[in-house]
Amino acid sequence: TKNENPLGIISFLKPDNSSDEVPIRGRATPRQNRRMDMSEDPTSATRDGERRQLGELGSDEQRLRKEKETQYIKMARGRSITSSGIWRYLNPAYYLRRPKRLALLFFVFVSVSMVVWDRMNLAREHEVEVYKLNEEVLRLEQMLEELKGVGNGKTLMTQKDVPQNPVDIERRQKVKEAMLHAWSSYEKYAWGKDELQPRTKDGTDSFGGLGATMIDSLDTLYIMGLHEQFQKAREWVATSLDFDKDYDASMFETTIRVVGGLLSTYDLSGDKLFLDKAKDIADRLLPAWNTPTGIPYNIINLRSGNAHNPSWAAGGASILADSGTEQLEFIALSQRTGDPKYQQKVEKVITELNKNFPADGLLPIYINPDNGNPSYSTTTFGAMGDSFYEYLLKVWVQGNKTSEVKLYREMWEKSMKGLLSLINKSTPSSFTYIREKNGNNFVDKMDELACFAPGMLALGASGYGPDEEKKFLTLAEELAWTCYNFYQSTPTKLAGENYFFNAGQDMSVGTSWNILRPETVESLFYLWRLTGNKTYQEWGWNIFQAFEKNSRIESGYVNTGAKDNKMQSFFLAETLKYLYLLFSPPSVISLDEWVFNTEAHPLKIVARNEQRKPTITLRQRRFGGIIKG
Ligand code: DMJ
Repeated sequence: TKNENPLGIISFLKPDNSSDEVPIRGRATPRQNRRMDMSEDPTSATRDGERRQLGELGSDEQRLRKEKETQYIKMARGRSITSSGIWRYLNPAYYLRRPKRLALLFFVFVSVSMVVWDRMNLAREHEVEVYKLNEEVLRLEQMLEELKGVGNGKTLMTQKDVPQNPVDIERRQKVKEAMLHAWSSYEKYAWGKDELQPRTKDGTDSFGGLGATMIDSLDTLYIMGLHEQFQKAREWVATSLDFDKDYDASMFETTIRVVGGLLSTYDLSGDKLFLDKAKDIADRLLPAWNTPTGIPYNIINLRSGNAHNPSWAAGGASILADSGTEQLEFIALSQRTGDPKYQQKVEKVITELNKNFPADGLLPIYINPDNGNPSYSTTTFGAMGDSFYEYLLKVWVQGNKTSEVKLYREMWEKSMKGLLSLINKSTPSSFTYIREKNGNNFVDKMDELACFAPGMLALGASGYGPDEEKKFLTLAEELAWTCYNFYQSTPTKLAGENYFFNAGQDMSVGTSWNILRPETVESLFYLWRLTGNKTYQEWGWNIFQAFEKNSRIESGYVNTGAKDNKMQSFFLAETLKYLYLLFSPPSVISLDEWVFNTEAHPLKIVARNEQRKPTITLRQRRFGGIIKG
C-alpha cells in the first residue's frame, strides 16, 4: 500500500527496525494508526482473532527484518572486500609477486593500444578519402556547370574564342580549388587581418590592419565565381573596414593592394561601396604628394596625414618604384569619381621625372623629393625599380594609347633602350638575363621580381613597328625561359628571390626561399595570351604543381625556406589569378578592355577624354558573369 512500500525500502537499507516508523511529534506512527483503526472499526474481527493475527504478523515482520539485517551486513562486508581488492590491483607489489598476471596485463594493454591506434588510423584515412571525394564532386559539379554554360551561351566566350580544352578546364578548376583552400584558411584563422600566418594558424596586421588579404582577394573571388565567399567579404568591407588608423602606412603597398583592389572590384561588380571605400583611403594618402617637387614621400600616417621617407633610403630619399606606381589607380579614381585631383597628383610625378629623364630611360632607385635629383644608387628592373617602368607602359594602355598619353609611351620606349643595354647572356646555357647597374658598373644579378619584364615587353611590343615588335617579343620569350629556369633549377622547382650570373656564368640562386611571388606566372600569362603558344601554359602548370607540392599545408600556403610564416596577400591577388587566367579563354578579362595594375587588379580601360560611364555590360555585372567555374 501507499504507506508500506516506501517504509519497506527504507527498512531493507537500514537494519534498525525502529527507523521504519519515524514518530513525528504529536502524531501517531502509521502502525499505531493502523492499530487504532482496527480496534475502532465495528466491522473488524474479534479482539482475540485480532491479537493472533497481530502476533503472527509481528513474528513475520521480525523474521523479515532479521533477514534484511543479515543481507545488509553481508552487503556491507562485500563492499569493503571489493574496495580493498581494487587497491590491491593498483599496488605494483601485487604484480611483482605474480609475473604471469603482469604479463597478461601487459598483453592486454598492448592489444588495446593497437586496436585504438588502428581505429584512429582508419578514421584518419577515412577523413582524407572523404576530403578527396568532396574535392572530386566539386570539380565534377563545376565542369558540368561549365559545359552547360558553353552549351547555352552563358559564358562570355566570343566567336573569336577557341573551344575550351578539357585540360584547361580541369587545370582551371584545380587553381580555383587552390584559391578556395587559401581563402578558407584565411577565413578560418585570420579573418579581417592583413595576412594569414599559416604555420601558427593566426593572422598579422602587416599593413596596419586594412584587411589586405580580404581586399586583395575580392576581384579574384569575383572572377573565379566564388559567390558566397565574395558576398561575405563584401559584408566585411561594408561593416568592418575602417581606414581611420593611427598607422604609418606604405603609400605604395596601400595603393596597389587596397586602392587597386577596391577599384578593380568596383569595375567588375559595379557596386559603389567599393568606389566609396577607394576614395576614402586615397584621400588619406593624398598628403604624401605635398613635397617641393610633387614626388611623394613613401610613408604616411593614415589618421594625421603626416608623411616622411624611410631613413634607410639614402638619407630620406623617395624610392623610384614606390613613387611611380600610383598612376594607374589614381587616374582610374579620377575617371570614376569625376574629381581630377587624384590624377593631377600622380601625373605631376611623371612630368617632374621627365625633366631630367636620361636618354636610356633608366633611373636609380633613390630620388630626392626636394629637388627631383636621382641619388647615386642602383639601377634595376628588380626590387625598388620594377613597377615604375611597368606603369609607364600601362598608363599608356589605360589611356587607350591615344595622343594624350603619348608621353608615357615615349618614356617607356626610352627605358626599353636602357633595358636592352642591361641584357646579357650566360655561359654555357645562354640564358638571357637583365643585369643591374651600380653607377656605371654592371652587376650580374637578377631578382625574380624582374620576371615581370617578359610580360611587360610582350604587352608593349605591339606598339612598335614590325621589326622592333619582333625583337622585343623574342627578348620577352628568352627572358621568360630564364625565369622559368629560376624555378626549374631548384630542388623544389620554386624560384628563389634572386639569382647571380657571376662573370656571365649560368645562374646560381642567391636568397633561396620562395614567398609565393607571381612575376613569372604573370609573364607566362601575357605571353600565352599574346602569342597563343601553349608552352607557356605547360610551364605555368608545372609551377602551380610545385606550389601545391611544396607550399601547401593544411592551413593555407606558406613560403618555402626560412622566411616569415606568411601567406602573402599577393598570392591570392596575383599568383592564383594569373594562373587561373592562364587556363581561361582570352575573353575573360580581355587585354583589349582591361589593364592590370602591378598587384594584378584589372582596371577597365577608359580613354582620357571619356568620363567613365558604367561600361560594364549587364552580363559582366551579374555575379559570376565573367566566367562559369
Ligand atoms: C606585389 O606586391 C607586386 O607585384 C609588386 O609590384 C611587387 N611585389 C609583389 C609581388 O612580388
